Order: sequence, then structure tokens, then C-alpha cells
Amino acid sequence: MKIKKLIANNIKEGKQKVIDEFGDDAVILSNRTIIDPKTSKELVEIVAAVDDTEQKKPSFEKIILPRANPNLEKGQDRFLEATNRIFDEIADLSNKVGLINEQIKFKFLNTYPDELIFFHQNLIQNEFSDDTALNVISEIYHHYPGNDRSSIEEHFKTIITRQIKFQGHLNKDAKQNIVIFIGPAGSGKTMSLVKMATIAKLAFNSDIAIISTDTYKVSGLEQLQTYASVAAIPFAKAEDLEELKSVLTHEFNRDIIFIDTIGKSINDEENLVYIKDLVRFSGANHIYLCLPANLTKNNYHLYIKKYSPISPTGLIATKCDETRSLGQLYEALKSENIPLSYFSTGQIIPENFERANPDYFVKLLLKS
Ligand SMILES: Nc1nc2c(ncn2[C@@H]2O[C@H](COP(=O)(O)OP(=O)(O)OP(=O)(O)O)[C@@H](O)[C@H]2O)c(=O)[nH]1
Ligand SMILES: [Mg+2]
Repeated sequence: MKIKKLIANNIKEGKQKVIDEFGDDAVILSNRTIIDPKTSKELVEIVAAVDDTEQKKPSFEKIILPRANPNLEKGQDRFLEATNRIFDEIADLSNKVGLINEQIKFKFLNTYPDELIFFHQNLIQNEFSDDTALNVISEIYHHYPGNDRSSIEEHFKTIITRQIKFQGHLNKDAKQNIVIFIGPAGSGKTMSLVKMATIAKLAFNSDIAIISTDTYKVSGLEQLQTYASVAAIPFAKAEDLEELKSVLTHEFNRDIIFIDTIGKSINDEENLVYIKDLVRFSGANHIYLCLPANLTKNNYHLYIKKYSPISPTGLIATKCDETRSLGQLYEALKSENIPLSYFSTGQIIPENFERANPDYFVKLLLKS
């Protein structure tokens, strides 16, 4: 396979250069915007390839089975030779399938309108996987005729709304709400609590109280206590389940009670059991799992699985301002059952806190 990098003024001109250089069978492997260091002008760098070789034999060592051996019986020898040939052929086929797969993928991409190719690029920059990015643009292309950027984003929003649940929000209700924040150490539980409590007090005009069960760190307790006293919100601490029970009984008249929990490693199984007991004991009807927005897809799956016995009712994606892309969060959420409830987008209380909805998520997902 011959591979070459080409520079062009725009993608259209680039595609033409690829065809001129390699002919119609060429495939575009990647394209990206670059800045010409001399003129500071935006250019497009395209990596294209054409298959100009006879299919080669697979290169890996044929060590799966021993080669013909003079000490073996004649029948055994022939059997080993035949088996080796079969392995060779399988390896050869697997190489060819891999190559065809790549070619189909990139040829396929090449046939989309430019706006969709740009959108694909945008998804990749935002850490969507190759497969997801291709599926998204393919669905947009096949189901919706509009190819201008705003209609593409509109259709992208439709896809996201189908795949992800935007639920679990806290509203002003007639009944009492008990809201508890769980998650690993430093994931933004206390900060999210403070923001939600402020919103509930100011926007809902609700009668609220804060309870901290995080008596492990003195500084953590003091920080929350100071905030509560400045904001004139009743505050109590509960060191164990008994104390929590008695505080809750005392505060049974409040509209909303916010409960902070201790953050520890997810490998601390004992702590997870304790948090589960706290949640059950508190009777919380809003259980928010706080996870930072910069996790990888695999880590999201890991954390969500670890906390699933506690049955969180919604996810708060915290520290959205500290990451360039949220593609991994999207990748994880589309195969998880947990609804997305809020985004925490900075340290300003309570401004940097948003109800999760498809419009805002699309904005975050395409920010890179
Ligand atoms: N930039 C940014 N910082 C945040 C955000 N949310 C929380 N933080 C910061 O992250 C740090 C940890 O936040 P906390 O709210 O204390 O996290 P926690 O989960 O309560 O931590 P532990 O109680 O120690 O488990 C603090 O410095 C917060 O100010 C956010 O959305 N953006
Ligand atoms: Mg905390």
C-alpha cells in the first residue's frame, strides 16, 4: 500500500489532489486542519493511500506448530504440514479482512458531503470512537437530508435524546426530598451539594437543611459548616447511622435535606457498604453519583458498576470545565442505564451548575 500526505487549501481541493495523484481507488485515511506557519492560513492535511501491491503472505512467524520433523512418522509429518498451511491461510485471510475493513471505512467516509466529513472530524477530536462517529454521520446522512451544520447538530441532538436519559432532576415538590451525594474521593460531591442547596434556597425558596456524614476529614466538615452558616442554612453532622436517624427525625419538617457523604477509593469495599447503608437509612429519593468529566469510558463503566448496588438515580458530571472533550462520557452513557442529571462546570456557586438536557450536552460534546 502506498501512503502519501497531501496539503490543500480545502477538503474539496484535497480530494481532487488525491484522485489526481492516486486515481479513483484511493482512500483518505485521515484529514485534519493545520496552520501554515508562514502565512497563518488554515490548510487541510490529507493522508491518502492506494493499494498497489500483490497481497503479501502474513508476516508473523509461523511458530504455531512445529515444522516437518525428520524424527516424526510420515503420517504425523503430513498432518503437521497440512495444519501449518491452514494456519497460514487463516492468517492471510485475517490480514485481507483487516485491510478490506479499513478500506471500506475510509472509502465510505469519503463519499459523504463535506459538512458531514467535518462533523465526523469534530466528533473524533472530541474523543468519540471511530465506530460511533461513523454511525452518527451515517444515521444523519441516511435519515435526514439537510447537510448544513445547524441541521446536522439538530439531528445529532435527536440521536442523543434517543440514547441517553436526561432525568433525575430535583424539583420543588409538595413532598419532602432527601438528596444524597455519593462518589469517589474528590469527585465534586460537596461542591455539587453546595450549588444545589443554594439553588433550592434561592430559586425554589425551599426550607432546607444540610447534613454532613463526612466526619472523616475535619477540613471537609468545617468547609461545609462554614458555607451553611454564611448562607444561613441549618447544618448538622452525623457520625453514624444512629446519629443520622436522629438528625433526620429532628429535621423532618424541611422541604429538602441535602446529605454529603465521605469519598474514598472505590476499592474500599467496606466504605461502599457503609455508603449503601447510609443511603438506605436516609430514605433518599435523589441519589446523585458525582463523577468527573475527564474519566475514560472504561473508568466510567468501572465506577458506575461499583456504585450500582447503591442504585444512583442520576449522574452529576463534574469538572466539565477541566476537560477538552466529553466524548468518553457519551460513549459510556449510551450503554449504561444511569440518567444524566446535571453538569458542574466550574467553581462558581451556584452559576457553574446546569440541568442536563440534550441542547447543553451537544454544546459540551462539540466544544473541542
Ligand atoms: N474546576 C472545577 N472544580 C471543581 C468542580 N467541582 C468541584 N471542584 C473542585 O474539586 C475539588 C474537590 O471538590 P469537592 O466538592 O470537595 O469533592 P468531594 O467529592 O466532596 O471530595 P471528598 O469529600 O474529599 O471526597 C475542590 O477543589 C472543588 O473546588 C467543577 O465543576 N469544576
Ligand atoms: Mg466532600
